[in-house]
Amino acid sequence: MANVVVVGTQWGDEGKGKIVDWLSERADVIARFQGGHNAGHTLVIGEAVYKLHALPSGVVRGGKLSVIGNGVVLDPWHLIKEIEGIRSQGVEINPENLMVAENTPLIMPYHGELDRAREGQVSVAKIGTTGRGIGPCYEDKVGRRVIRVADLADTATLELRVDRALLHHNPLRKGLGLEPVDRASLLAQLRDIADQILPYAAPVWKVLNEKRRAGKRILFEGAQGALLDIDFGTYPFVTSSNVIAGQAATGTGIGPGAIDYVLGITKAYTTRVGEGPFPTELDDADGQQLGERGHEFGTTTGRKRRCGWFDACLVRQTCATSGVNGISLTKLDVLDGFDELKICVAYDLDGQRLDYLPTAADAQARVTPIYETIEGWSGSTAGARSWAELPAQAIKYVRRIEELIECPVALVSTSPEREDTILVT
Ligand code: 2SA
Ligand code: MG
Repeated sequence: MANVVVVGTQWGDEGKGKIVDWLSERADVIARFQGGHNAGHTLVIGEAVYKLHALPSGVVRGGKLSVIGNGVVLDPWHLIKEIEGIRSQGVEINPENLMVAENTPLIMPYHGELDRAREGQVSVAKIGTTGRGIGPCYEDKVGRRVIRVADLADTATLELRVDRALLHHNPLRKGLGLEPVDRASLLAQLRDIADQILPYAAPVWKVLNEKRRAGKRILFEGAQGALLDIDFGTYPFVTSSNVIAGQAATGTGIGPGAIDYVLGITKAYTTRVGEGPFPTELDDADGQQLGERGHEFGTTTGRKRRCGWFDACLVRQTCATSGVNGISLTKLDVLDGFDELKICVAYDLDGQRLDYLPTAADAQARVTPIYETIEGWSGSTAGARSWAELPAQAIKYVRRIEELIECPVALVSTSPEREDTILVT
């Protein structure tokens, strides 16, 4: 398989980090194409645990090129700190193995402040963001007032960009009770960070196209999940970027024809952090058990994740919008020991059966899941590396999911260890 896109098919935290790491061994280039340091990918390699937010997962593997594409929003101060942290774990990071697209929008301190100030207002519907300034930065990108990586290289351009941004932000801040931005101090901070970021700046679109022509394999690493997509997610309880697979092309500057395979990462049950609809959410002991056994806490913010049964209706939908060719089913072992398991196969909306999640917010909040009950298994799936090691009922559960989502299961992951993966052929 040449170029693969990895996307989450639920609300994020499907276990993409492990699969990306597993695939990155077979890739030459690993590219991030959306999101920012709101992402949290945990990689377990032997004794070492790496927690990555802005950096592509490829950085921890030697001999790979990692790129941050233009579809990402980048906090330059965070990036430098993250690089230093990963370096202190013995990983080498330099402009030879890490490149940042010159046209990448930069997250400024005022983006984070705006994000948190808005979330703190009780009068408006809270989104439950990570507070990292992701949404406000994307707003500025589309509003044509963002500062991009290339702008850091020229003082006059930088001043112009800052003035344009502050024309918008200062009145907005006043309305929220925030002090105006100190222009001189912001410019000084930017000049300071410019020297550290610019060595990584590169025309990523060009590099990727050349790599492709040279037969190199590119792995596109998605963050968050398709239900957080700005267009196809549970709007407005979404992140501010396109998360679905098509974004891999626009978020890096390579044509859609470069994508050979879309791998969806799907957790064997469902979780979500932040506010918003979640039809199969469980408030009972089963939900608590899923959370505890699955260690469902955010990598970035440490927030407790909401947990519920597998929703085949939603995953069928996200596999369609991302054109998923096959899924990797993760965290199957968390379901070990349940007497019975439920799978949502459709929704009931005011007595009507629906096979997809409606778009209207009120309908999304009102749908109730129609469940199919499946007998659980008493044996353990944890650490299984072949189909033969799985209890018969667990195989039945996987096969039923495959049928319902209308997409083949390509991989099954049975622990955070990269070797504990079943390749389904
Ligand atoms: P934002 O900050 O504007 O992107 O928040 C908007 C919504 O997107 C959700 N979101 C996420 N959901 C799951 N995982 C994410 N990343 C971290 C992780 C989360 C963490 O991988 O563990 O550590 O808390 C992520 N990033 C954004 C967010 O909850 C809002 O619903
Ligand atoms: Mg995560």
